[in-house]
Amino acid sequence: MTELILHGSPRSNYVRTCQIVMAEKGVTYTFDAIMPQTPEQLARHPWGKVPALTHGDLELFETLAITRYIDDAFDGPALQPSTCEGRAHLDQWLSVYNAYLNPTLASDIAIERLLRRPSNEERIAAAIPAAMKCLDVLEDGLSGSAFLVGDQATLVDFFLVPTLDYLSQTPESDVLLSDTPHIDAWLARMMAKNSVQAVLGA
Ligand SMILES: N[C@@H](CCC(=O)N[C@@H](CS)C(=O)NCC(=O)O)C(=O)O
Repeated sequence: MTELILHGSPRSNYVRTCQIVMAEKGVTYTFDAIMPQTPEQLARHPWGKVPALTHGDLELFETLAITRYIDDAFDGPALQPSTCEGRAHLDQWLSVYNAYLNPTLASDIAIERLLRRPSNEERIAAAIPAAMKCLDVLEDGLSGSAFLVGDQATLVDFFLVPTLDYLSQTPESDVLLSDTPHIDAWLARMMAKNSVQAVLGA
């Protein structure tokens, strides 16, 4: 069998997304724990970021490419809708995640608060208004369905859950997640999944 290797650091939210997607698909892989910006990672990713994936001769970087490949190439539950409309909505939310939600909720607040020592308080404080906007959009997006794109979890839910899990552990969540019932219910649904527990529950 061709060896599948995920390269990345275990605390990265994007690496966690890949791990959860692989768990959800029931895919067996080797985890190569490696930090960003190392010579090995710079050889795999032009910007030295994590994650990257190796599958035999195939080398991939960028979480969207990696997770789409895992979903398309392996058995297990489909994590992308089958309709044009569903795929378009998935792409819309993936773009929203990468362009707006991750920079604000993950980079500026959750990772800055939980993983940086010392945390940059000015950066966190400056991000609060943008975070409120992000969470308003998300709350609205989750008001009509159990998951972001319909009633089954799709790739974008697995992009979002490591970030929302981190955010919920920050003191800032006392304000940011104080009036977000749809996000709260979605997070509880996501955290109950075996795949999510396997990665985030440890
Ligand atoms: N666009 C990339 C983003 C990956 C990313 O930002 N990874 C972070 C960890 S969550 C990283 O490697 N940060 C270290 C750095 O930028 O040097 C993807 O989708 O995979």
